[in-house]
Amino acid sequence: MSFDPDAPANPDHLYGLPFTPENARVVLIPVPWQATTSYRRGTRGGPRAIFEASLQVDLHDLEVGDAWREGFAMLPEDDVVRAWDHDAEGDALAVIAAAEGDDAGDGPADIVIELALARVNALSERLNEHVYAETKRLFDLGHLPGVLGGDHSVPFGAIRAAAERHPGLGILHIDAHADLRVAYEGFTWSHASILYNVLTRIPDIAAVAQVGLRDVGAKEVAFANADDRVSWYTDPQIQRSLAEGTPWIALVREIIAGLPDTIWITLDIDGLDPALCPGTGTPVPGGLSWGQVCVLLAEVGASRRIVGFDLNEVGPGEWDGNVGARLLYKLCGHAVRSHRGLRT
Ligand SMILES: [Mn+2]
Repeated sequence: MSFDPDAPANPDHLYGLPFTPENARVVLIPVPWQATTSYRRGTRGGPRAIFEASLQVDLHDLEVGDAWREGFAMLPEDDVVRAWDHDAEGDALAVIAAAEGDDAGDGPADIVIELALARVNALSERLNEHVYAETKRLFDLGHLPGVLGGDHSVPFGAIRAAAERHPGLGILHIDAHADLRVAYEGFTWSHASILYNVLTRIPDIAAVAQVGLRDVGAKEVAFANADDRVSWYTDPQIQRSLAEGTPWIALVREIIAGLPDTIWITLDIDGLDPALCPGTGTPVPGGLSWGQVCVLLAEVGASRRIVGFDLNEVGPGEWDGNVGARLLYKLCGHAVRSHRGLRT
């Protein structure tokens, strides 16, 4: 291969790498979907922002080395997904406005809203089937799949495909929110319900470790307490432990100890400090620093098998894309390295 990793990037390929989705080990599925976004919109532009920023990332990484040599590539954005997102958006905005307007009743307007809600839920189900089929196809071809949202409702189908292939799958979930709500604002497939849907609809999920939580509802606390597969490492708990002198690496090892060998990582970028994701959908003060999330991902990669991952809620801005591209590079690299000597 005549590829020079230190030369300026080829702007047609993710990170400027000499790979295509056919020959790359890690294949990313961009999903420009934000229909159920409840606060700030724009995460449908996340995959594009990440792709553009990826061209500025130096290939040799001080943690994952030259893992890129196994190949990272992104599929093109699917026009069908764009069309579904466009179709769902108007209906979703009407549902959200009605939910916030508090004018509940049985009048004709409520029937209009119910129909709009049904259309959004139906499009979400089509999206889930699409992401499931794409992820299954990549698994069948021997690739390691990664999903790029969009809002955090996006990876449901991918996690379903991963759990089918790897019964007893564990999930590392990094997020400011627990995402354990039942049908938030009426949307069955809300970004705020992704882990509820994973835990209640997908068989054979062995354990879920939720890290960085700092904005949760009382019903989510009750749900987590009642399901012994769910472990919480909230931001206040983490900050308290660090303040009392516990090293971050000790907390990281405690988080990982509760997870099985085979792992899916679902990462909402709002789990990080909002300085790292200013354009995300629902930013919350606090969260993991860049260094903390890097150590966590490195330790997971060193001690578990990462069979796939998703990265969601990256905003469309240049800095959001920059952080997202670098986080994605770590995810790809650690995922590849976690399989050294193994094939899924
Ligand atoms: Mn989330």
